[in-house]
Amino acid sequence: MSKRAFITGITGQDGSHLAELLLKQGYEVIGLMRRTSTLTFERIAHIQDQLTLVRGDLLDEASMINVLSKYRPTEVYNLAAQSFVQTSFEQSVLTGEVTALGVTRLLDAIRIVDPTIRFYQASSSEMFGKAQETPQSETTPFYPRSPYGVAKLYGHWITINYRESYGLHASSGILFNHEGPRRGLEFATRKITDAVARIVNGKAMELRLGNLEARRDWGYAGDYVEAMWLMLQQDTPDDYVIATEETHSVREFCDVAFRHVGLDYRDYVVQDEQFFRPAEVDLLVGDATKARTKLGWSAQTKFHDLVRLMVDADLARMA
Ligand code: NAP
Ligand code: F7E
Repeated sequence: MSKRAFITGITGQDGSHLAELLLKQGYEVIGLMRRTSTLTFERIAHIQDQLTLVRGDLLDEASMINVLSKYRPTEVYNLAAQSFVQTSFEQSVLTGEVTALGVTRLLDAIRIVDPTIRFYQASSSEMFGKAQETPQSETTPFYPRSPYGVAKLYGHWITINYRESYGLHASSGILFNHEGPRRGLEFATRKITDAVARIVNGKAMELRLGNLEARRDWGYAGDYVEAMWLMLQQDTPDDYVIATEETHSVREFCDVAFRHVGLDYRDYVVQDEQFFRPAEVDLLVGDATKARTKLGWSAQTKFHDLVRLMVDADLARMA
């Protein structure tokens, strides 16, 4: 029997990489798209003819019940979310509705339609927030620092709760930041590499950023979607930290990105209060030992290569 996967958030960064991976594995891929006034196909345009795209929304449980009933997937990957931390401070209730309660709606839809469906939840290192230990592993206590982090923590625990209460094959990937050329332009890494390309091309003179001292464990999205898939191939559902195990500051990211094109970031980067957050996550770095030993997964793309590949992609895009 051919494997059939349903991906929420297929138009997002991770959704597009995961769809590519599953198509290569021979899956039939169904993707959930919400109704928007303009199409958001940019990241999946190159594979669109191989996908089945269906309308629905994490805010609307009936739409998910209908899609699951019609297509009967064997695996569901819940990647949809209001995923931008800064916006979660401005739209905290919406973030809770989508990023937290959206998970329960989808889990309930699975229970109603077919409890044998395997489920992946996109949990986040933002749940560690004000990190209680370093590095962070599956056993590190959570301390979220934004409405987004709080919403993700709810999604994480409801996934565990439904696994324990109803025996669902539900796994949660606690993924640290992962980036790439398809990253949204508002996130720090892509904002930097896009600005580098614009400056090189004479389209910008400066780059305005917030906190340059924040440290993150940045990996490549293409590597991370493999871990999602591996989690659903295990006999037993579980939770895994997915990370490179390296940490670097936003300042270091700027330094490497500008140096890659022969420039000094200090000549272009301006700090701007509007990009600081009401509460910051200062330092994240993951311990991915469990993923390495149980899934056989490890990050292939490390920090310097990631920065360079993102700068090169933005330069090529603007050429
Ligand atoms: P992304 O690029 O922001 O994509 C988010 C996706 O969710 C988009 O397809 C978006 O659709 C969709 N979406 C938003 N609200 C929705 C709703 N109400 N109903 C249905 N779909 C909705 O995010 P990403 O970077 O790919 O991340 C994927 C998932 O992993 C997210 O849950 C994110 O929170 C989580 N995560 C990401 C990282 C990371 O570093 N990238 C790390 C840990 C966890 P539109 O195209 O219509 O906006
Ligand atoms: O910020 C600092 C900012 O928005 C990274 C999401 O995918 O990863 C992502 O969340 C750091 C923060 O990502 C600017 O204060 C400085 O400390 O790129 P970001 P994030 O908040 O880490 C996690 C794992 C997720 O789950 C999320 O969905 O960079 N920073 N100056 C800035 N950040 C932005 N966006 N813009 C600036 O100008």
